[in-house]
Amino acid sequence: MARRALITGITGQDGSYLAEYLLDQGYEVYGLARGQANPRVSRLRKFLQNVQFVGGDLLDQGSLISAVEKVQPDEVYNLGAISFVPMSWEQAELTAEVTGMGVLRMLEAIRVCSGISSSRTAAGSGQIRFYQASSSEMFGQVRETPQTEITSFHPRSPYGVAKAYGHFLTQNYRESYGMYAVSGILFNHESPRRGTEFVTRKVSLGVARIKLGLASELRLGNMEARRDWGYAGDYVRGMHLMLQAETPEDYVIGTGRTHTVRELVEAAFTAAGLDWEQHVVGDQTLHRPAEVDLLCADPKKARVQLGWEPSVAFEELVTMMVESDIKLLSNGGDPDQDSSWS
Ligand code: NDP
Ligand code: GDR
Repeated sequence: MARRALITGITGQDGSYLAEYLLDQGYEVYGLARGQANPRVSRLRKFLQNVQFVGGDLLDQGSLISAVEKVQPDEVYNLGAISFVPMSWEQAELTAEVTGMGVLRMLEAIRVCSGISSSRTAAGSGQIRFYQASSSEMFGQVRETPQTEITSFHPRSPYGVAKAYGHFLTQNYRESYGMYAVSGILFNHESPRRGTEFVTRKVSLGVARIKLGLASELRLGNMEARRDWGYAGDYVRGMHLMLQAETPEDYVIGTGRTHTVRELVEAAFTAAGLDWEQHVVGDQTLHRPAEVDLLCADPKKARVQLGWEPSVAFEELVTMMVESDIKLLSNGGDPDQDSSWS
C-alpha cells in the first residue's frame, strides 16, 4: 500500500516541492488547506493534480485532530508558519500562535490520534513520523560559525523565538512520549517559487523588471547581512531523508557557503547583463529592528548520516531565478498569482 503523507503549509514554496517529490516517490499526498476559498490552493490544484486537500488550520486544534484522523498519515510534515521575519514584529502574537503554538497543536493531534497517553511512553511509540520545519533564524546572534546541531540559540525576531519553541517542543515530545519527531534546522533556501517578499525573489523580480524596462530602481535594506542560500528542491529531499532514518534525530541542512546580500545583488544583475550600482537604492525603512548578521551551515551530520548533499550552487540558483522571472514577466505573468510554478 502507498505510504501517506500529510503536509501543512502545502501552498508555500517548500510544500509544493515536497508534494512533488513525495508523489514521485509513490506517496499519497494530502495537504492541509486553510480558509474557505484559498487562491493558493486553486493554483496548486492546477499544478499538482494528484494532491488531495483536507481542511484545517494550525490555529484550530480540533481541525488538526480531524485531519490526522481522516488521512491516517504515515508521515506528517509541519511546514505551515508565518514565515516572513519582518511580519513577525508587526504581528508577534499571531506569529507565536501559528509558528510556535501550531507545532504544539500538531504534535498533540498526532499524540491523541496515535493513542499515546500523556504519561511517559516507551520509545518508538506511535506509528506516525513527524517533521518540524525548524530554522537557522533560531541561531540569531551567533557565537560560533559554521552552525551545527549543537550551536546554541539566540533568536533575534519573534519568528526566531517562535521557531525555537517549536524546536524544543518537538525534542520534548520525542523524549517524553518516545514519538518519532524530528526537526530539520534548514538554512535559507530559494527557487523560482519563492514568495516575492523574500530578498532573493525580490531581487530576481527587480532585475527582471529593470531588464524589461518595467522599472528603473530596486530598493533594499541591509546589504551586509550574510546568508547560506541553497535550492529548495534539494532541501525537501533532506526533510524526507530525515524521516527515513532508523532513529529520530535533528539535522542541519545548508550548503556551508555564505554570501552577503550585496553579493546576491551583484550576481543577479550580472546574470542579466546589468550593473547593479546604477539601479539599487538603499532604504533605511527596510532595515530590521534586530538583524541576524551571519549564517553559515555545517551540514556534515546530514552528509554523513543521511547521504544528503546540495546539488545547486549559489550562482546557478541566482541565474535560475533571474531567468525564470524574465521569462514570467515577458509572458505577461503575475508573480503573485500564476507565478512560474512549472
Ligand atoms: P512559505 O511562506 O512559502 O509558506 C508558508 C505556508 O504556511 C503557506 O502554505 C501558508 O498557507 C501556511 N500557513 C500560514 N498560516 C497558516 C495557518 N494558520 N495554518 C496552516 N497553515 C498556515 O514558507 P516556505 O515554504 O518558504 O517554508 C516552509 C517552512 O519552513 C516554514 O515553516 C518556514 O518557516 C520554514 N523555513 C523556511 C526556510 C526557507 O528558507 N524557505 C528556512 C527554514 C525554515 P496559506 O496559503 O494558507 O497562507
Ligand atoms: P530571512 O530571509 O529573514 O533570512 O528568513 P529574507 O530573504 O527575508 O532576508 C534575508 C536578508 O536580506 C536582508 N534584506 C532584505 N530582506 C527582504 N526580505 N527585503 C529586502 O528588501 C531586504 N534588504 C535586505 C534582510 O535584512 C536579511 O538579512 C528566511 C525565511 O524563509 C524564514 O522563514 C527562514 O526561517 C529563514 O530564511 C532561514
